[in-house]
Amino acid sequence: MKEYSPEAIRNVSFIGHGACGKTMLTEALLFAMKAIDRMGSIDEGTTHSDFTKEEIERKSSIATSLLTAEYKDHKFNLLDTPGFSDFIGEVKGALHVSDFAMTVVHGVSGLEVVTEQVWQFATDDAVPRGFFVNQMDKENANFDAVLEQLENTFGNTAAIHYAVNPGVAFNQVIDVLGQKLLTFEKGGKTTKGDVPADLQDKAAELRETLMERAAEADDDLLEKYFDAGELTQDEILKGLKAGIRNGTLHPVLCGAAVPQFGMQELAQFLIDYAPSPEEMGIETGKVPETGEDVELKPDANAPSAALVFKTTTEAHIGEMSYMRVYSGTIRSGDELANTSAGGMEKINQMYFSQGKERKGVDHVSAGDMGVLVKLKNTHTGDTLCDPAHKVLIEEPHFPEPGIRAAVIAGGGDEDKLGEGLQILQKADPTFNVTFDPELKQTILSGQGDAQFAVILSRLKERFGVQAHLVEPRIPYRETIKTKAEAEGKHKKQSGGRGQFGLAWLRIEPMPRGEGYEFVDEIVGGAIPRQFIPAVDKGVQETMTKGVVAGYPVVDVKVTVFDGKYHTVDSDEFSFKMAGSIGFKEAVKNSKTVILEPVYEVEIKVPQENMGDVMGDISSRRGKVASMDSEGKWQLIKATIPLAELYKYANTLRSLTSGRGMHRRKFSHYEEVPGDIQAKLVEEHEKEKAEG
Ligand SMILES: Nc1nc2c(ncn2[C@@H]2O[C@H](COP(=O)(O)OP(=O)(O)OP(=O)(O)O)[C@@H](O)[C@H]2O)c(=O)[nH]1
Ligand SMILES: [Mg+2]
Repeated sequence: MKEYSPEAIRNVSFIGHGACGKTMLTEALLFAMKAIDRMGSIDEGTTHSDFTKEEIERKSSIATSLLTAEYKDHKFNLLDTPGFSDFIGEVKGALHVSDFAMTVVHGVSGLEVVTEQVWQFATDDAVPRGFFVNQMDKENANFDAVLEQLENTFGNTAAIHYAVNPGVAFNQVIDVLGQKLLTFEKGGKTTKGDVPADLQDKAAELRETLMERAAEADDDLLEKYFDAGELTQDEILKGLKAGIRNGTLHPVLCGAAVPQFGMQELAQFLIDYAPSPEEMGIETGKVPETGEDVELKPDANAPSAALVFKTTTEAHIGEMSYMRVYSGTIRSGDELANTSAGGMEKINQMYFSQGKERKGVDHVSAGDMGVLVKLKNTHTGDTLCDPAHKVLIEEPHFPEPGIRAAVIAGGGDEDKLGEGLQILQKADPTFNVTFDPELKQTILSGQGDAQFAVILSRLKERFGVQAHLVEPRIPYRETIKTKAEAEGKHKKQSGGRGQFGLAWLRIEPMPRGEGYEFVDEIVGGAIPRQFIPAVDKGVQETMTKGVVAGYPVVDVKVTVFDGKYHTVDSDEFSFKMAGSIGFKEAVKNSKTVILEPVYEVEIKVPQENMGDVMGDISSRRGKVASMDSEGKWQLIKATIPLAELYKYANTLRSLTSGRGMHRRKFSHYEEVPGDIQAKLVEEHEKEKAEG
């Protein structure tokens, strides 16, 4: 293995809408760079990137793959990301460690929902970015239309290549900078010729745009351009590079991954224009204790620091931690500090990754990426570093889970289910698993149905657990609306010593969220002091079990104000029973209501979908609190009962062609409507009857 200095490394993510061809493009690029000797295909499930069972079945990427190539004295780390919304968290992790984001656009469909979303992620993360318009060989491919769309939506585009004959006969592009016609042949060969007469105006016009945009990237160049009306080839190159590095200029390339047209050119573009770790410069980390800034230089001899941006778990291997080294050199045998989780990690085997395949290495140096295995306690987002120079590198921010479901293990294999989910969760920070002791259900929260389907498939495949999903139970509450009193009497006479306790209780509603209060108003020893806590205990135990529908009773003040006892028969147990019976009776004498959790929901949708989304909110018993427009988006804040939010993310996506997003958090408890209360009480009666 050659040594690559940070100037010679390119860390590039491929991002974009599902099925635009990211996986095929990385495959074709690897093949063009001779990093693989056989070009795989999606249909046959043989690409280096989509190698898991689920990816092969779905013919679509689920996770980011790290692919590696060495080409023309450069080292490439290519990150092929998924384009399906449920797996978009993977894009965030990949962008976080990339120095360039190649946004792949479908040559027929053009801009799609996820294209805009991931572009925004790259912009937010300040990752230099450009476009590759793929599938130029498809019928109805239209480069002009896509280019115009990109310019209108994102601005500052500059065509590097121009597709001459998009469509099934596609084989030619104009190299705008060189003003040459490139003809692609099967087998990856490109021949260079002159631009035909009828395209010379077009070619010149595109070069003019390129020059203008290059000039705008640099003040000196702009001055020169104004004065002379012209830049030299070298100046254009310099301007292009600067504009791309600053994220102000968006180069547009094109080609076709499957017939492998434009791959050498894409590789050369990445060498010439994609910023290297050296050009991206210093990454700022923080001293863990003080929060002071630390400069991480992309220098192989500096103290080492790396970020784990992705974790997978594989049978026979265990956990694999994908890292980018920001500074220094990480060697096998090193003892590194994990400044995020605490503790030390011993580095054993290390690898370069080719999707499923790996190549052992003994070190990974600044700017490069690699895979560590069998770390003890290191997870996605953690920093590993020289223990003498502790630093924390900012971790990627993953999307919050938007949908929930309860997982039920077939055959009652709850232990295996829990273990499997825990392992899968380590590899995917975009879903959570919790056991809810109140609902007695394992709750999965994540990004969408497709993600859940993959989780279920892996549970079966790897852990032998057949599991299915159901709607989670709702943590309803019971409470009272009126003051009431009742006598609670426990009396038992069976042979020897009897049992006797009697307590009079008064219950009163308390404000929402106040919980429970117990007041002792016993005077003159109607109940002996030592038994009063037993009354309280009896009340509380009954409260947790519920009275009318089996849900915990809340927001009640309970006063014990009178009672009776027997010198021989009374004991703690009898008064506990008296408290319990008295409480149940008092609740029956009061007006009871069932409360449901209501969530505060923030919804972001395109303006044009407002009507549908608002209608849907009201059909879910939601109340809109505010609406604000933000460009072409509407932000709606509403409160919606949890019982109406099951699979809301899916509904929102289908109402908005995938654009809508929402966030939720618990707000408060509110009375359920009468019909729902009646239904819940009836269900409870039925359950009780069935035992
Ligand atoms: N004709 C033609 N087909 C292509 C081209 N690129 C990709 N395809 C096909 O388009 C389909 C989707 O390609 P993928 O590479 O899986 O697309 P992707 O962007 O990785 O999709 P996700 O992983 O789902 O986000 C596959 O059937 C590919 O064979 C191309 O340039 N020309
Ligand atoms: Mg893919």
